[in-house]
Amino acid sequence: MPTPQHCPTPRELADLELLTGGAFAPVTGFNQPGSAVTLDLPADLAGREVELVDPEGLPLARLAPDGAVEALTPAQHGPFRRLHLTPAQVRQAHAGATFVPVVDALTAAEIARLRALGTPVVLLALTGPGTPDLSPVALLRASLAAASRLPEGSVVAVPLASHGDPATDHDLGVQVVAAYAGPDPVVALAGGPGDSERDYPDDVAAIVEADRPGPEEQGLVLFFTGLSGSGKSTVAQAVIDSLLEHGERTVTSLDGDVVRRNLSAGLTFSREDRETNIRRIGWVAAEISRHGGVAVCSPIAPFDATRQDVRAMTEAAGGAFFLVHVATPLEECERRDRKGLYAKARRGEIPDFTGISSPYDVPQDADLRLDTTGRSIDDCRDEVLGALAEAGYIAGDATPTDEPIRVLFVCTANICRSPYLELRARQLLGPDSGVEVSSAGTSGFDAARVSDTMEAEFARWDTEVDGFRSRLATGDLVDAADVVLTAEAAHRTRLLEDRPAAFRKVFTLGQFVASAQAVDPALHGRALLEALSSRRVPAAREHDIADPYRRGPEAARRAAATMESMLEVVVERLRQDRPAGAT
Ligand code: ADX
Repeated sequence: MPTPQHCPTPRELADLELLTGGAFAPVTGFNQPGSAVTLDLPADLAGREVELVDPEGLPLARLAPDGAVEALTPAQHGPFRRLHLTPAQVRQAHAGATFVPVVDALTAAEIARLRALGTPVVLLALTGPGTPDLSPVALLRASLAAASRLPEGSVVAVPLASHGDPATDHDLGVQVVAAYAGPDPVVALAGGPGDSERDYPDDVAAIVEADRPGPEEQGLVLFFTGLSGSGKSTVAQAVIDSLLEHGERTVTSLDGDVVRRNLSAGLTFSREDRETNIRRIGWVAAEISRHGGVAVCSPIAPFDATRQDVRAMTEAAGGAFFLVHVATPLEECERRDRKGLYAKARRGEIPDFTGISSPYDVPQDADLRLDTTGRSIDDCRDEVLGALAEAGYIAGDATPTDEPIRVLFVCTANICRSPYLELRARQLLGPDSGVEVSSAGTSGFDAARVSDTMEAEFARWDTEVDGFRSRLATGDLVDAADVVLTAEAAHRTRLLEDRPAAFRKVFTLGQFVASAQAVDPALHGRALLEALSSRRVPAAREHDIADPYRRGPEAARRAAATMESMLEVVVERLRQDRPAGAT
């Protein structure tokens, strides 16, 4: 009995079925023009019989030494197997239909064209490797959705692999489609609008979108590699905390030391065991990425080949792989020696110690190189977050920039409360605070001066008010701001009616202050905004700053006092010119 040598993927199995189903000109061996599968077999198998098995070891086909293929069992794996019919089965079930090869989801216009034919329609979904624009499963789901919109529509999966040459692919496609259609008409939909203009019915559009997640939704393996003591785990943990604070992604940590206590318990530091350790991490991380999660890995992972395997596993699962080389030099790692391991390794008490008596392949393919020497954890974390944002994997507003933070204060008419907030905040912030303030009103006067009501309060601080003119709080002003702070909850509601998507950055002033006081007091500037975008106290009425307009000097004094105490917090927590290390 020959030893099974190759475990085909479900797609290869599907191709094999087509190959052995008598669909077109007899194909007697692999690697021939027109064959649907190419298998490169090791040279030492030449002249031997080879058996193809499914993932569970069930023999599917036998390849004779002369290249002849004998089908043993049809492939049983893969989603939508019931749609994989042979041409003979299709001829029997669908004689008299119109046959339509499809490689992309059908647009509303294309579906309308097919309806107008007035015949039953069979969509031949060409699902082979390299052929469809969508993943095979999504193409089938989209085709089923389209077929359900036709009076008599059905879908057949045709696993037609691309050979990388348009002419060959076309000729082969014509042959295959003809085998399914027999004497019935074939309608080609080719030449439709390009990707961005394709106008799908809602259910089809949802399938297409889910199949092509943007980088912010795509699974991600964030892989830190570097010497022991380089700072991998520390920076990885800071990045994880930040991702969790932002709240938009699910995160799993696969830290080197932690993994070795559970998933890889019992493994040694031999080359083989290290490779096993990293492949296990890679396997788990790739599965996490398959479901759109973020896996943050921080093992030493000293070997380039194993890191490449993890990259390949991740990409095969539809995830993105982002490699950070924590390039802290050996001398610095050894100087830190927090676990005392380098000293032991130098004394020969730990064999095969990375950097001392075991090699470390410096990555040539790192997306980011990070030397932590002399740098703060926050600084390193921010560099990683910045690189991730630049690559599109996390929202840009989660990352620090040199840009000033733009604060927009809003009240009703922009003549009492919001001008007070703007002008006093500017005074309190002083120059170079990294915070820019402005104000506007949800309704009322445009280009009006500050109201008499507030004059006396401004006088108290010698605030320059002459140049101030009111303006309307437009959606554009909300868009341009990093944070919008309103005097009352009603103002917030009003702004969100126009810009519902801005809900993460629009607060009542009182709500912002209470929320800022409820989180880690060390959070400030953009990190504070980031944290509060997902973690905030509700906007309560008691947070509102009562409108003092035309209510006399006592009301103005009370409003000013409330605003002063709130501004104190806002100014201190948002300013970006704080000395490093200050909390
Ligand atoms: S890896 O090479 O397989 O990627 P991994 O990250 O899991 O290594 O484990 C590294 C951790 O194990 C180090 O941070 C260190 O604490 C500890 N360790 C124990 N022995 C060794 C060794 N021989 N080489 C490197 N690290 C070791």
